[in-house]
Amino acid sequence: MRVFRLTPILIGCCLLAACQAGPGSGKGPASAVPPAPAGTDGAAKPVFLLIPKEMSNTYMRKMYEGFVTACAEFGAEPRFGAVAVNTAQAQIELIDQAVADGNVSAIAVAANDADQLEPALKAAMQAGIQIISLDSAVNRNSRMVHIQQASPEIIGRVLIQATERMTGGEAVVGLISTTPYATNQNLWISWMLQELSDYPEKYKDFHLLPVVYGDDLPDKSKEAALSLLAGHPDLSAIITPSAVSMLAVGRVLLEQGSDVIFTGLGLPSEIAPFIEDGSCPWMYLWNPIDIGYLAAWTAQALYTGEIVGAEGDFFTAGRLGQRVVAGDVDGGTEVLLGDPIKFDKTNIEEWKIVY
Ligand code: RAM
Repeated sequence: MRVFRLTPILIGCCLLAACQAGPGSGKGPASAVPPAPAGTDGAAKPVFLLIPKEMSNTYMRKMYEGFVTACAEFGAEPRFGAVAVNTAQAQIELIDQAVADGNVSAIAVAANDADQLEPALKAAMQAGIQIISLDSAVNRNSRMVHIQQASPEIIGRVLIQATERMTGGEAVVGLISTTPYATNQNLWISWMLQELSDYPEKYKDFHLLPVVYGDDLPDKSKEAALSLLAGHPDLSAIITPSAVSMLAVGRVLLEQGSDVIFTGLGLPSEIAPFIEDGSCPWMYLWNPIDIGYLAAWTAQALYTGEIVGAEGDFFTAGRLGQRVVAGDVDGGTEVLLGDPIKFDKTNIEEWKIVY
């Protein structure tokens, strides 16, 4: 397994660089993308399906916004999978349906489980459907390429580093994840634990509680936050790498009049009030609209045969410019969006209107 280490200083530099880019500083003008003539010859447009973890998740809907924009640019028909519950089974049913219908050309899936989708996705690939994962990866045998939002190592380490700074280091910290099977959250949590074990002296008074699960659902996340507060009167902070739980946690802390602080990965449009009132001193995310946009362009490059998803392949992803397919630590391949962005009082006004 190729795991590379980044020092805290290097991580700080990456984030600083990311922060210097404002919301309007995309890598290229949208006008650089010539509209594709697809559909003008009367032929049906290829159908590109995005299967979310669950369809009411606001973060997943933001990804779909970018997916729709890209599909309009190159001339595909976008669809959003109606996943009612965030389980692998619900996603398998949609994949099987797409294969049976025979009218889907590409599927981008945010996996609820890394391995369980394998038989369905392999059958889809055999049927000629281009398969990529985004946000939360399927294993390397089940995809052609994964769309990686940002380095999992940076995400995991920076959430612990941030909480240490926010609390002064002497802290009892709760951790609310999504489901126990989510590839992305589990990977980030493994890097959080790595950060703690790499610097035992720095974190000697930093007590991270066992992970609890909010299942990426508002009510379950609310219950998780309430039980952390009830079970740990000395709680100092909550970390949550889930956009859904971030909002639920912010609301619980406000309702309870708690002075516990929180951080994690949230949507600026939803977390702005909590950054403004200081209960979330700062948080991180990347642009979920760009993730969906990049995924659709990657699927298009596979569909046209411009790439096969092998390491070293490259293509132009519309306004995001040239992208290279790189090796992933799991032995498969990935296309990286970039670095996470830090959101705090200095930039939240600017970003809350973007996503
Ligand atoms: C959640 C999803 C997604 C994650 C974001 C930050 O809504 O679980 O996987 O990337 O939050």
